[in-house]
Amino acid sequence: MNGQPALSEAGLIGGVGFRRSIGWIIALLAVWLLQMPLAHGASKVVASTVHIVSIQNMQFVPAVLTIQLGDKVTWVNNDLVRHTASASDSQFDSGNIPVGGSWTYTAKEEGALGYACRYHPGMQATLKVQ
Ligand SMILES: [Cu+2]
Repeated sequence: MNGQPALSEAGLIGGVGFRRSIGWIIALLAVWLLQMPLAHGASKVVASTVHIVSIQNMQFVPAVLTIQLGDKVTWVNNDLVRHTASASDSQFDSGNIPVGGSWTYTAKEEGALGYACRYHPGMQATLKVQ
């Protein structure tokens, strides 16, 4: 008795409701997808810090620098001769940093990494990435 109207009623409401739900889900997905790149880019800018290592008197100053993953390190050559900042495991290598020049590296892996100058092997320092 009640089965017939109930079925058609349920079918009608179910059909419209279903289409509305799908519409909302698509709309929400579109908003979410549009906001993703913006949010990602914004968080990247905020998280990145630039650290300076001064090269002076045949030394890296500071000799030990601790940074966060994604941070940048800029080596500035304040010395009288050219130098390099070359990681012992080849993870990074500045190449020549001329007098008055600089070179920037963005930390991509965690861990403590020793580096040295190719021209002056006695110039050694450590970059710790957390
Ligand atoms: Cu050097």
